Amino acid sequence: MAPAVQSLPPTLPDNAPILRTLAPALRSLERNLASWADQTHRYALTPHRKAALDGLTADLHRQADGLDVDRPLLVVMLMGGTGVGKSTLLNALAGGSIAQASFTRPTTRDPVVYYHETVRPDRLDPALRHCRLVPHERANLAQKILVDTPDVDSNDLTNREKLINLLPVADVVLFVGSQEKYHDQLVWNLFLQQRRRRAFAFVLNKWDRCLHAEGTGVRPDEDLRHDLEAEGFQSPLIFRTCAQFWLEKATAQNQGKLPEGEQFGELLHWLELGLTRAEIDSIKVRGVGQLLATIQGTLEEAAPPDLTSAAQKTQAAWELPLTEEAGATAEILLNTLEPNQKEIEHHFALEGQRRFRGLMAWYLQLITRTRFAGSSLRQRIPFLPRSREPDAPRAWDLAMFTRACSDVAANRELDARGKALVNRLLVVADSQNYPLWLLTEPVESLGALDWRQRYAIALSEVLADVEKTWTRPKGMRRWVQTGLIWVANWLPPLALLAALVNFLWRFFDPKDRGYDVGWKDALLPAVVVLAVLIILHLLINLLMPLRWASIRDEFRKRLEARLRQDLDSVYSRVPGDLADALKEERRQVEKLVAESQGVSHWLEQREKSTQIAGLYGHE
Ligand SMILES: Nc1nc2c(ncn2[C@@H]2O[C@H](COP(=O)(O)OP(=O)(O)OP(=O)(O)O)[C@@H](O)[C@H]2O)c(=O)[nH]1
Ligand SMILES: [Mg+2]
Repeated sequence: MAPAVQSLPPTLPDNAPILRTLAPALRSLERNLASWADQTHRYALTPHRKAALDGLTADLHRQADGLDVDRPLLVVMLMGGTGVGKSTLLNALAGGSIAQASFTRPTTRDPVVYYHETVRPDRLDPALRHCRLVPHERANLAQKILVDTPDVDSNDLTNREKLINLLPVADVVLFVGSQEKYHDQLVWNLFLQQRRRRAFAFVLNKWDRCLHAEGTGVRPDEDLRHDLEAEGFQSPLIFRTCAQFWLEKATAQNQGKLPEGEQFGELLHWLELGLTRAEIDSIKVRGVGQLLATIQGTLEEAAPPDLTSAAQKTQAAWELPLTEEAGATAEILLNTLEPNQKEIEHHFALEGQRRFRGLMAWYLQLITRTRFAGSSLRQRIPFLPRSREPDAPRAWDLAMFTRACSDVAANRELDARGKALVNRLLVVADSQNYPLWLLTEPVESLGALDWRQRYAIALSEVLADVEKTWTRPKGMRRWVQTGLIWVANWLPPLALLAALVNFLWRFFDPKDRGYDVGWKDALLPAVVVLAVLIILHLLINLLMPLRWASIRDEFRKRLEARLRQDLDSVYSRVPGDLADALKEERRQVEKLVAESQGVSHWLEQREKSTQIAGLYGHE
């Protein structure tokens, strides 16, 4: 991810006391992070990431609350395998038996919190409030809270769970090991998981037993130091202790001699006096820095990928299947239409006749009625619902007709084709490296659209379109048609008039009064008009053909183009639109990362150099 602009958050003044002024910035980040994580994303967060982000948001909240006080509390948490002596060590540090310690395994089930009496329990983190609280009066430990925890590694998994729930509260983890258990896999793995999240100091307890192991190879403390160095801890703080001895000494049960190199005193001194206010501030600041770094890393992992180029490639690769689909669908619809060509011709004929007037119109209507006797789009088409309405509007006819055709076609083939198309598009997208888990749902939902309705509309519109072209042509054909219509409208009445005038003339001719006008003469005008109408009809059929065969190709071409356009408008945009949505989501993530980096940067500039370097591992 591109590095975000590292600007100071506006809430962070330059020279304010560091910890308190940090709280509002952390709260703002917490709010933004929480609201982002709660949104639904196209690039959905995996449950694992969502849980991680929720945990980090809770950590931000905890840190903000913990820092928004005059004297922040430092939580030192003992962590280690069962039986290493954690509870004994806390007892020794407390100078009395406050935590249950025993040889039965595991012993500690309920964490013990050892804190100064001046700290009100409601100031403690909620996770600590429910533990066994043991107040003390030792001024040197006033700002520090020592927590004994259940083991990491016994068979009782609830113990481990309790520890994992408590760990986020820890500022410093006191990693306790014993001669046989300083490097158990389970405990060590947990340490490795946590080492970037908080400060660590190490205790090698039961030092009295470690010495007996001499001669078997490397000394355990040296071995541990070596392993820690390999994990980036350049000068780790390791204390060798005999907790049992000090506890017994405190309760006057043991006056014996300590083994050489024992460092319980140093540990106590470090806890009481080494961790000064400045050190505590630094650990807190560093803890916030580590939290922010974890947040940034998690956000970067959760950021959606850039799919712009995959979307372009997919869109281009979809052209072929979409074109083929349009062609095949047009053919299927046309085949469904074909048995009804008589109805279509009828429909076209009726439309064409609208432009004729008078005798010609009357004649054409008569012919059409005879030719398509009993036929109407509504009544003749087998799958069209019957209506009792005598004269339903034309648009109704056409819409119902095309819908019925499309239904029949869909029942037969198109539904199956629709599903196959979705699969084909997804396979093609996959070959262009478009992540299918993102694309499948939107493409499938488009495949489930009411395509029958769409095909019906397309058919109806293309029919209307073709009809318009044929009944209202452009260019040369238009002039021919207009001329023909004009002639057809005027010639029959003129012919009738002329025949009548001729008849009357002959009937009343003054020079030929005795002429006998027969019935044949009386029929002549009608015969003339009929002849004219027939000739004109032939001409109309010749110049304005309304046969299915003559419009089929045109119709097919237009239907295919129209379907292609339809498929295109529905499917082609999906990969690009999704890529755009992801880009927007990516921008939101980058904004959050930038906000977090802003706080980190501000912290780095103010981090004081104190004696805490040894508590942290490096990369
Ligand atoms: N020899 C020796 N034994 C010790 C020392 N410290 C503790 N022990 C013994 O080790 C056993 C376990 O001690 P605990 O303090 O209960 O150990 P823990 O780590 O709290 O164990 P869990 O609560 O089960 O996690 C006890 O029997 C202690 O007496 C030590 O320095 N030397
Ligand atoms: Mg214990």
